[in-house]
Amino acid sequence: NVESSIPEPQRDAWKKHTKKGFTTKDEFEDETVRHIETTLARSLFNCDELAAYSGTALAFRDRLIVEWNKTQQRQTFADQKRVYYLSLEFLMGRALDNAMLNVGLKDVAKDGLKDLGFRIEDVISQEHDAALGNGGLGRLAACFLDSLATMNYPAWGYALRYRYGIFKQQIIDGYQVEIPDYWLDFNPWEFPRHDVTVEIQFYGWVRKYQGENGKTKASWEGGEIVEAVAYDAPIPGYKTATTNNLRLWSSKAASGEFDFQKFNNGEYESSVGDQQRAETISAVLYPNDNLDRGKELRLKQQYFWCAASLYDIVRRFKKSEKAWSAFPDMVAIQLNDTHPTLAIVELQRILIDIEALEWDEAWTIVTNTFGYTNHTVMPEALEKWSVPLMQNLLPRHLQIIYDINMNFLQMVERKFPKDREMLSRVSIIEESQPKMVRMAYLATIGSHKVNGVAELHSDLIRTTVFRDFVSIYGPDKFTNVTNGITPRRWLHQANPRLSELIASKLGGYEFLTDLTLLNKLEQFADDKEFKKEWQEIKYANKVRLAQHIGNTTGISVNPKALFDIQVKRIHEYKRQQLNILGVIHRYLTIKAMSPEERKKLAPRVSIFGGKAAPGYWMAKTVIHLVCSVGEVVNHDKDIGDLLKVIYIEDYNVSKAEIITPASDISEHISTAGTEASGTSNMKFVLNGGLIIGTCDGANIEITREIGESNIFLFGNLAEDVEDLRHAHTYGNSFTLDPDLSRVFTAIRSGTFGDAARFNALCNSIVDHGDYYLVSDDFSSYVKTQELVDEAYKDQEEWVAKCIQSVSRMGFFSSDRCIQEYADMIWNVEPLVPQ
Ligand code: IMP
Ligand code: B1N
Repeated sequence: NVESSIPEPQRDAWKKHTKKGFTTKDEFEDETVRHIETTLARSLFNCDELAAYSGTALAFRDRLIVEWNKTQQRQTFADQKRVYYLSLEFLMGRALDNAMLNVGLKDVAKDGLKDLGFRIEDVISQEHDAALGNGGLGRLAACFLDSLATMNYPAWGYALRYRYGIFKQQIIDGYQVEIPDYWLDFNPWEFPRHDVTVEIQFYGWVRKYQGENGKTKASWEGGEIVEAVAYDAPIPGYKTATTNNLRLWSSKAASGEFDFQKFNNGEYESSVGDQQRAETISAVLYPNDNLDRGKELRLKQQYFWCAASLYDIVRRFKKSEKAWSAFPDMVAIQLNDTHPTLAIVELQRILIDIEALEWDEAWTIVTNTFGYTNHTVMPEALEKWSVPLMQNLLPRHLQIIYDINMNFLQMVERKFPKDREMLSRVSIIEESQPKMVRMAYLATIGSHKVNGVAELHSDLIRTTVFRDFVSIYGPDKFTNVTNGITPRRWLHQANPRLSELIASKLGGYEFLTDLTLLNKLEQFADDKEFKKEWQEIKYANKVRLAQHIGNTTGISVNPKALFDIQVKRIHEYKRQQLNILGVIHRYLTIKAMSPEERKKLAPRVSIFGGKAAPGYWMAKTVIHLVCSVGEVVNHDKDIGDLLKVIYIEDYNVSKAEIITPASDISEHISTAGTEASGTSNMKFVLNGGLIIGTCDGANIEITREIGESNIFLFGNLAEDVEDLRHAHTYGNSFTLDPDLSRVFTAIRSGTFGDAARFNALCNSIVDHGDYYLVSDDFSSYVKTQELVDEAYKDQEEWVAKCIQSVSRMGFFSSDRCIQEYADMIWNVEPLVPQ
């Protein structure tokens, strides 16, 4: 029962004019020039690089949208199960380079642009990153979209169309300054769908009434309405015609008569105010990573997005005219962390209040539809919403949550009749002042599978946050899907020369869709010629990063030095403070050496990058310390090239594509048990860098895959963290490692500027419990860094380690990840275009 809007006799005329999209250089130039001259109204006489980018992007967009249309039609006709990935963050980065590579026309575009007078690199670098995310969680969602399309799964992403993405970071006098990221000036990749709108309700009250056969029914009434408008972005798969959809919702005032009336009555300000209040919902991405602040606007965002997405999903399902019981056979919804948990409640509300299903029947459908991915065990990141806040904003949803909780607790009571404490421990409602809704519990109860994102993390959630739930539901409900990364962006696009070298040895680019094929590289780990080419590529990537550093900071770094990189969100648990304290130790050690001793040292560049949440004062202090140390070290004549300390401003996806291929060693040094997975660790190793890290997150599985001799592990284990913390708080006086003590003395004596600015940072480690165990891991960190220095001196051996590591990284493709989700959680099949 799939209908077409064009009657049968006219379809041939229609089809005759359907465009296929360019394939040759000539056609590409044709399309690009047409867009520059007509869509953009520019010409031969005023076409700058930005206009060249715009024209090229529009030409590729046209090509993608042709495939997008066909893919959506194919998926509609095929009438099979689709996956919906609900994520408040999609950290997409740039789209043009990715589109060119995925459709296989980058060389065509390169030659075409050259004909027209442009260098493809300059054109590509004009694009503004789509930065709708904070860090790993958002980038994971973006990698998943790439894998889903590449593997031909019928899949949609749903998110918000923030007007402002993650802020741009400037470093001014060594301090972070935030600049708003208005990215929509020109965005050729989105298609507004003014015909796809949903009315979203807030506030109001619940009316109870007698339904048919005397049952009490509920209806949510009154309050206010905001309109959601869909914007679609095409997601091309690599070397496949499948082009999936990312649908972003934008908020605007409902065009009701109410506003009009106000306007007519001369209440201009108030009618404009309503409009602005509505638009505020999708205005800005919250800039917190691993932190929950419980703000009302954030709850509004979450409901707005969940309700619009579910309306869309339900509408699409209804077109199939299947029975409601078939819903979970047609729809799998994955919750990226607890942010979309309200979708569970909203679907239950639609089924019982609007579609008039019985509670139990509806609840079976709901739980079979949803899967929930947990990304953190850190208490400050676990979402809780205050009951009064929810009562006001979403009165009907709160009632449904209470009913879900009541049914759940009754079930628990039947299972564990004597355990009163268990009931209060697992209740969705925390009996605090005010009462709170625990979203992770609600997500767990409303889903059929819960997964962690690396083995250690999945073990931890089974034994900590969800421990009781494992005994209630049994262990099978909880599973692990270790994170992965897309090799298309993170190898082929970011490191084209390495990708080409690998392809030359493996006889083609098949490894980009089957990353386990990299294992065939291992035989070349001792091949002299191959190693030389490998080293040359690494060197060229370091030169490129050195140029970026020179251009942006004015500091010249020696590309022959060991590049030691830590780029990620600034967070105490990620321990950039451990890194910079280690750098200070290195500096003091070099200062104390004789010139002869110094000659034996391997020069090092310590590179930091990452944003601090605007309200996270301690993280900002860490940035300031790094910059202050750099200020001293980089200008110290005794030091010269032996040590440079660099802060790269405004770390984002497109910078990561330059930084990642240029590392010799990268740091993944979180306190054991705090980093759920990490994904940049995978990116760095895949690009031929080694890592120094703790036994945390995916570092553990990386070690298992590449071998212990290829990674520099250090520090305490997750199982010991609790005891160590206890000892800090309750133990007898403990003595600080003398090296660390020397570092603090230097800071406190003003070696790096006004010591007062670093007091709280030093005290958090020395006096206030050292929650992240910096002092416990310092000496093993420093010793391990010395091993790195030693190992780097033997370049032959070092390069062999790198090659061997890369050859064993096949497991970490996000394709493997998506395969596991598809088989274990979603039960969906690909739809391969013929
Ligand atoms: P939706 O599922 O209604 O959002 O549709 C998404 C896209 O799928 C549409 O824009 C069409 O390209 C395609 N599509 C949906 N329904 C039909 C149909 O009945 N016939 C052909 N294509 C359809
Ligand atoms: O998710 C990544 C993991 O690789 C990281 O280890 C993990 O820290 C990250 C609330 C989060 N967990 N939780 C968040 C982000 C924003 C927010 O508002 C929590 N991010 C992670 C992918 O699995």
